[in-house]
Amino acid sequence: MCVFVLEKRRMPVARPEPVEARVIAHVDLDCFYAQVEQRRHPELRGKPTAVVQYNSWKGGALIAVSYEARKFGVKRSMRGEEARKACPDIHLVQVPVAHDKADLKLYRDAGSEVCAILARMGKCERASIDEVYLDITEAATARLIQDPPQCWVSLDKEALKSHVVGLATDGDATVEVGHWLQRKDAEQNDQLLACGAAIIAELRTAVLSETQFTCSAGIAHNKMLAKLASGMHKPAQQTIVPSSAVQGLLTDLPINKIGQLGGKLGHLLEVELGVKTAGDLLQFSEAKLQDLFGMNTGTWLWRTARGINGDEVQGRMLPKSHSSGKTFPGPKSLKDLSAVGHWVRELAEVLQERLDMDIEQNNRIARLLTLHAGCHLHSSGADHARKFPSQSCALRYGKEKIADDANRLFEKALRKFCPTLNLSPRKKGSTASFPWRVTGISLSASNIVATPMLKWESSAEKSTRTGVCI
Ligand code: DCP
Repeated sequence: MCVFVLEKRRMPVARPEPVEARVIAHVDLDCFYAQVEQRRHPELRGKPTAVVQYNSWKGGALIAVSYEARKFGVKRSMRGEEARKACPDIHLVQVPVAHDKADLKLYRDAGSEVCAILARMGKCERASIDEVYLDITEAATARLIQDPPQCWVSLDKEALKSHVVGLATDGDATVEVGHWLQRKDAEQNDQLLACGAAIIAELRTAVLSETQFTCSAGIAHNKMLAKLASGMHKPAQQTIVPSSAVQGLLTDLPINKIGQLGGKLGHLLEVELGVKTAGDLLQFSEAKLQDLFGMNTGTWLWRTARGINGDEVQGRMLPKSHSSGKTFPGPKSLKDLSAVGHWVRELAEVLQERLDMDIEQNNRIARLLTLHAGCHLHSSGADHARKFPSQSCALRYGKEKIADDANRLFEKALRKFCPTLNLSPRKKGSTASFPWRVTGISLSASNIVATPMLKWESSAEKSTRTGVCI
């Protein structure tokens, strides 16, 4: 029996790695929103720039910082005023706004442009607004057969600038990287990575020339290692992880840097077992980890400590869900049902717009509506933070229906959150306030499926249908 009980659906799944080595890349755009704004306002190119949130308190919270601004110590944790103190010449651009909240369409579309280019060479999974996994095994294998690295006469400048984990470069790094890429005695897996590095260098060059965006990449034999590597050298660089360097890379790696160990599982490892790095995990046998965390999670942890990860690149360029949310920090928190109702209507309208766009562009519909909220209960003068339960129901199309359903979900969640609460409307003139504060609401539409039939409908039919419950 496992000692630590964890919520199953949130646990990573242990998948074995395929026998044949794969070539996987993780590509991450550099200071993404800042680059999008620098492209939109060319006068900002090369200048310290940051994108600030919609809320303008103390100059707004920074959400993206250009690398020119980072040289002055400007960080994402700062607000505009603090950033200006560190870098008086910084250009602060406010995120676009619609419906009184941040509108990310500009950035989402820019991410799609990049995805379309990266997908030219293999299976492409859009992992977030500015991150993509690529499985380029086939392209790398074909290149190894037709044009092996040791026969390359000239080497792509971008490929030569690669970093190779575990390769000591005392002299001219590009010469040593060139030797590594073209070694005659290299094992086949390293030769595949060399071909992968050449392909990714070409794709990154294409992204730069076609979109003006720079990106960084990690190239390895699995998703976990590729993701770790893409952030090692930024901006506009790429990093290769040969199998021989994996253990060295992981030994001192803090566990919270590994995807899926940043949350409760990572916290348990640290607090209960004193595990701080992936290297610390090596002392536990697979059987011991299975005893502690269950069969699946135990095996996943054992493999993760050794850099083994069988997750597949999903071949998905479209998002798995749509969401629309807003936070109401401190004094802006919502204090009654009518304020919540107002914001639920605004968010429902934005969500419906995105659902319409998905039908229009991709012939897809979503089937599940979920409401998440941050809520604080205050009793006897003290604020108690408790987790507000998320609630879901079948999604009905049309902004009014979404708003009605979301309001019902909110009230249902509130009753679970605080069973003794009286939700009936306050009498006119009553000064009694609700014993809760809402600090954030988000509506999401998921369980998205294709609707091939819609492709053949006229736009008039389509607009009728979007107003109808599906
Ligand atoms: N973002 C946001 N709020 C956050 C973090 C990020 O709105 N708390 C947005 C702005 C970022 C984009 O997401 O530009 C991508 O986030 P990343 O974490 O990938 O960071 P950047 O791309 O900005 O910088 P880096 O070059 O370090 O990846």
